[in-house]
Amino acid sequence: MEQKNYQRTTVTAALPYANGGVHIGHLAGVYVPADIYVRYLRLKNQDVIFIGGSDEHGVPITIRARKEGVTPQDIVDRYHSMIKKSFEDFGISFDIYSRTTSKTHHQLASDFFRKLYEEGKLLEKETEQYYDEEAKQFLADRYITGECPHCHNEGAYGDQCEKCGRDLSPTELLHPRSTISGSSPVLKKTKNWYLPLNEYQEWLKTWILEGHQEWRSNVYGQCKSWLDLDLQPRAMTRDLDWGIPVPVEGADGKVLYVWFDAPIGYISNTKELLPDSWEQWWKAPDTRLIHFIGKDNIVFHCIVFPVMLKAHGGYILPENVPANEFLNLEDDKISTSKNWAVWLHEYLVDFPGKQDVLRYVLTANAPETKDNNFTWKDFQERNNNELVAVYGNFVNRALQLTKKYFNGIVPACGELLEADRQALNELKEVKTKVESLLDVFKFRDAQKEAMNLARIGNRYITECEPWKVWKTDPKRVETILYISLQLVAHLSIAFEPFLPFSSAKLRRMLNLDRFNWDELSNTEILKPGYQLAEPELLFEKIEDETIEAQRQKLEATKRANEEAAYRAKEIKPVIDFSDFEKLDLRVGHIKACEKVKKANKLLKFTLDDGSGTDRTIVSGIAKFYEPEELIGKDVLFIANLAPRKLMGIESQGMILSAEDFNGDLSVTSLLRKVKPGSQVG
Ligand code: B3M
Ligand code: ZN
Repeated sequence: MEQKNYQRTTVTAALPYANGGVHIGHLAGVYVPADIYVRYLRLKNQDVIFIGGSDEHGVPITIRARKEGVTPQDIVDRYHSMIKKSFEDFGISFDIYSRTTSKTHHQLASDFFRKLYEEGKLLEKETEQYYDEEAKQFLADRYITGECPHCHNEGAYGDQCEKCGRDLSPTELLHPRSTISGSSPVLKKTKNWYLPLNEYQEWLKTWILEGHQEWRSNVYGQCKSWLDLDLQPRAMTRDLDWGIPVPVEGADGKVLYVWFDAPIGYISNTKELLPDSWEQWWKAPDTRLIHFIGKDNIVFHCIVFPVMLKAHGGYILPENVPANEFLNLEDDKISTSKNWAVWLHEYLVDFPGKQDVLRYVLTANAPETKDNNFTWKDFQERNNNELVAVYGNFVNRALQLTKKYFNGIVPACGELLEADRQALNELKEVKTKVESLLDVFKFRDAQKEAMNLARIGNRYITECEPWKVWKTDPKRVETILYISLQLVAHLSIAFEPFLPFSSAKLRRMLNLDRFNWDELSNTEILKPGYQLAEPELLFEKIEDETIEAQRQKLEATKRANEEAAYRAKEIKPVIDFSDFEKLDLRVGHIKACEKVKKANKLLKFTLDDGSGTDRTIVSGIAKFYEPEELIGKDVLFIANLAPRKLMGIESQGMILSAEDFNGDLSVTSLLRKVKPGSQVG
């Protein structure tokens, strides 16, 4: 698919914020696909560098530090090492994994900004921002809370209300408060520098909408919806004390906006890796630049960063930005704050040595075109039914039979029958099939093709039945195993980008070391007479108990979250006694109780309410009580609630019950016996 004659490829993967660990969503969205791609290019002997690192600036890091009572530097030191280790453990083969607090980065980002500033490419604008007079500092949006003007949630943030989900600006909040000192902030004038995105709008339209129609439709679509509206200048500096100081006179107390410095981190990390030749990887027109990111980062990589590069001049632009959508976990959005995630470091404790299983499942379910879902059941099934039963099983059969019949020596190929020719043809095709998909970033389908070759192998060996043929025609078995072994050798190459640990293991069993992608077109990778090493199992079955344990772990998280949300429920606004007096609460004696037909939630009560006439109340507690348990009990009810119809029955009031944090309902009762109709107050 390469239109231009590229000589080398710079691949970047989004720099994760160093304020938390890495979870399966990160891996599936960005790092596994980027790693597959890079490994593939390396196998093709192409010139490629793979650049990663931690994003160590930004407000969330300062908030976390403040909460824990440590410095932002402590936070990023802790998480940078943790993230770096997780990537290494999972075989994400960065050529460098550095950090945006490095000296090289501070220098380069500063220089970049200064050049734009000196060439008049930035707008200087004065605006009014909230200022905390006690803490003597301007407040980032996230440092301001107040009442949401829309839903009146009292804990809305300056950039967003988490209750109603609306985006806000700090000045929209009612009764704003500083989360630093608790005081009411005042508006104060401040100067910042803006990137005039609007001046580049036409250029962006031509470059993306006309020039890059081949980009994934989710990426192209997001760019188009941005470019269909009028772009606005965006502030590239912030009044904050954590970040890269703005290298301009009179800018004390200001730092570069984190989204200004972070993408420059790709360049700085390349410079740290290749101090003498880094420019070639960022400036030579025959270098291809590819950014792997998640969908929430599209605007920064397709609009803001390209405008920065263009304004600066001298840099190449991304050739493609294969962004993924999101991965959910067991049908719920992955959330760090709710701990709704599978963390890589925890996975490795529970599944030691099984990095490839997770890589495989995440690619098989990669959210390439739409959000996708990870479930432990699917994880188990893909392991047991695909990795073990197809790939592992085929490899094991081929190697064990070769060991049994030929002492692990590759046999010679005899006369070919139809089945053999078919298998060899399929083997010849796998290279172009996988290539054509990887070249256009279709990782799921590419992995499927690799697995398909293992399926073909399995079918071939099952059909040929070498264990039966051995008794009558051992020569024929030589040919069958010769072909099977070539398939195994091909699998070790075709799967390398996806399952690098298993490929390495398989190569050891085959007694092969270095290999490359082009070998896939060679139908005789293993020559007759070649001695193989001892076969081992490539994958192992995952039992139900193991999966159940993971489910329990998530269940426990869910319960803990529900309980926390319940505890955090705020007391409703204060009411007057006269409001309370409007309620007529009374004691009722349950004379009869039955299930309501065709309504599995409802119970119908007949109450003695002291008036001499029975009262009917319908209540949604059938899930929690059998009718018999309640008959004869005294309960509290609201006697003056307007009647309403439920399933055709008029309900005259409401029986009071308490809701536990998990949603369970418990009917209220009295400590002593009182007469029906007694008033409560
Ligand atoms: N740190 C956001 C994120 O982790 C941001 C990416 C920077 S890439 C230059 O989603
Ligand atoms: Zn709201």
